[in-house]
Amino acid sequence: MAIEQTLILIKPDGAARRLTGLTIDRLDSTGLEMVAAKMVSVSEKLAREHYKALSDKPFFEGLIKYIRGEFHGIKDHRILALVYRGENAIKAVRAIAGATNPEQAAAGTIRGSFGRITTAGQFENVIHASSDPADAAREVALWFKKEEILP
Ligand code: IDP
Ligand code: MG
Repeated sequence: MAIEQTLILIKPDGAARRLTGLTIDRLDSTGLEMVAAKMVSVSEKLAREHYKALSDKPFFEGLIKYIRGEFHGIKDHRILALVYRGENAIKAVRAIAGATNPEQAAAGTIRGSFGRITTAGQFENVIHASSDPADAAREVALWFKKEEILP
């Protein structure tokens, strides 16, 4: 089994609904190790870079507003970014996160328990988790400097 790193973001709905502690508890329950953590003020540039693969989607502009806290009154755009490391970390975190669409996410997953779709059609799904090794490597490097991650 491969030792992987994966990027997690507690999205603005998660922070606004005080789900940060619960999310970290679920992440710790996987047995994976937290190796980096920081609050980041998400610039327009960082948001667009993070989600660049989705730039042609109809929900893209809403997604940029969402991740920058504009629907949740987070004026300084702060978000908690984490890196977890361990065996099959990417899949393990995706499993506790649940499916992208919170209405399709399994009961008991973070998204299945706490996610919602707004009347405007925005998915509010509490956390971001890297989806595969290439995305994880790109995202960890985008959000963290090397020296911010424990060796
Ligand atoms: P993921 O977060 O499960 O990896 P992606 O397809 O990478 O899902 O999409 C990134 C984010 O974009 C989702 O977590 C969600 O916030 C938003 N999103 C994805 N699909 C839709 C959609 O059909 N409508 C509204 N928002 C969406
Ligand atoms: Mg994704």
